[in-house]
Amino acid sequence: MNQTRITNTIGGAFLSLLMLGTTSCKEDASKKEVKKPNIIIIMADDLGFGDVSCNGATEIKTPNIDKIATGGIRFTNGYCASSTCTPARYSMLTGAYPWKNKKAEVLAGNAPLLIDTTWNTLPRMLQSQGYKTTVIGKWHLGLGNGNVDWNKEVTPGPRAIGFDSEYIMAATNDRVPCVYINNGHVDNLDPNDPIQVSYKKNFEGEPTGKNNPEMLRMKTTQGHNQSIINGISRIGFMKGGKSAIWKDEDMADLFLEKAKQYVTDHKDKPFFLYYALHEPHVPRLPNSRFVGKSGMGSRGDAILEADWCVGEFMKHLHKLGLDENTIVIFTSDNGPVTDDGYADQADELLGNHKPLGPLRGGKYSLYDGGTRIPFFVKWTNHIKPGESNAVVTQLDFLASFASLLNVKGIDLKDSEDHMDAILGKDLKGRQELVFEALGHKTGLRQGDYIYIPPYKGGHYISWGVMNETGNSKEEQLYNITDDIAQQKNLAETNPAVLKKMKERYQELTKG
Ligand code: NG6
Ligand code: CA
Repeated sequence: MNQTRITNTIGGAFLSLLMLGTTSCKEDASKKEVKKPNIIIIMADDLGFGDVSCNGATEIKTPNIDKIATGGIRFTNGYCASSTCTPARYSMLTGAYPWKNKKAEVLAGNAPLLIDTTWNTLPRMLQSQGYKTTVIGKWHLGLGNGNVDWNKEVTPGPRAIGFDSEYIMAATNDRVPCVYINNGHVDNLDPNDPIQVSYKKNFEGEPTGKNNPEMLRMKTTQGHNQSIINGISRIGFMKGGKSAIWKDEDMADLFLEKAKQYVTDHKDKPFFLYYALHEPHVPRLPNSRFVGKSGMGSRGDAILEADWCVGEFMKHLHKLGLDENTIVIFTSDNGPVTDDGYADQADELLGNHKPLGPLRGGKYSLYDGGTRIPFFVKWTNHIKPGESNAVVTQLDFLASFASLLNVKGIDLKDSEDHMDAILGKDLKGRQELVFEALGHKTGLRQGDYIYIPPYKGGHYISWGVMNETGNSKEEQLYNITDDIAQQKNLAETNPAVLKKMKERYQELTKG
């Protein structure tokens, strides 16, 4: 496989220039004379390794996402920290392993803010270096203190952990409240029609998917049978706030507009934009422009919509002349899933498409397809385009960007500096990664090997998702380089490696 190195002349000179200007996290940012690169993370929701054509998909074309990969580095061993959303995003923003925090699991829409507001997060570290920081799109890291009044300021939230601004959905597109939050306030809320949210009981007289299935335009297959919003029943109950309720089909266009506007407004400053796409998470309701276009039903159409958004966004960056001074990362929060609770024919219409590519598992799983995801990094004229097998993870963004900006003396938690790998200079990357799956189950990747300890529980996700959990009564050991599909358990035939991996796993996860 073709592997890359940073263009030494341009990239090296640029970096040394950067380092001249920065010494400590607390230093006054206004004194800097060097130009710091803008940083953009575009994160899809539940997009699998094999869902993009540059990673081998043949049944679906994602030319715009591919362009980030072909214009930069296509990582084949790119990881998120967990195979579900909240813990993965938590790790990306904090640099902390999610399994060390028992509260880091898929959150309800009214859950309190998960991230400690005193921590030196990725956005806070960048803020300290003079960056303007924002999050647009899916949040799902909790808001408020556990007792949010959605009619008042919703706080603490992103602005308490290092973002200057936010335009977000609170949790997921299948969870209430189905409204956007604009810097702590429900957008377009009519004070005469207050909004109420509960995850315990319904509000009197309000229809639910369970009691009023005749009102639904999409049936459910698992859960999702509570409040009906836009003809779709969701998780959780809400009432009121009619003028603020989102239209699923317009969500992608809205987030795109907000992201473009943010870049326009901040083009002359260093900025960090975390652009969190909602596709292809359920319910999959892409705009009518994309309906039927993939031939694969709404999951495929949602991927085409996400790809289009990426294309429009990248065109906008280009138009503003920001290509060379912007690092763009495209990735996903966890592996793929087809039927995740709505009867949207994601399985029936899949045809020959393989969301996992060659991997095993998927969303929720301990197998590699849970956490090994699309991971592409583009920095025009600073990164030489190519491919890399280095192990890179979202967990390492904090330490890596701190290193790029020469920020010292901050608590990096579990985050390691792998900027050289991200820039293509180091072809190995992280040596050890304790990955997580649903229920805080963990395993260890170390070099070519993956160790999964024995776990109780079923082969498939208990509520009907047809993804393998990775649970087994036996210990599992795979050589992931030789056996990417994790078909050959080496635990019995390779006791020496098993022992070493197990001991190291226990050491890393104890206490
Ligand atoms: C599950 C939901 C699933 C999805 C997931 C979170 C049911 C039956 N399933 O509980 O649809 O919302 O949570 O997805 O309710 S994530 O990408 O945000 O982690
Ligand atoms: Ca997700």
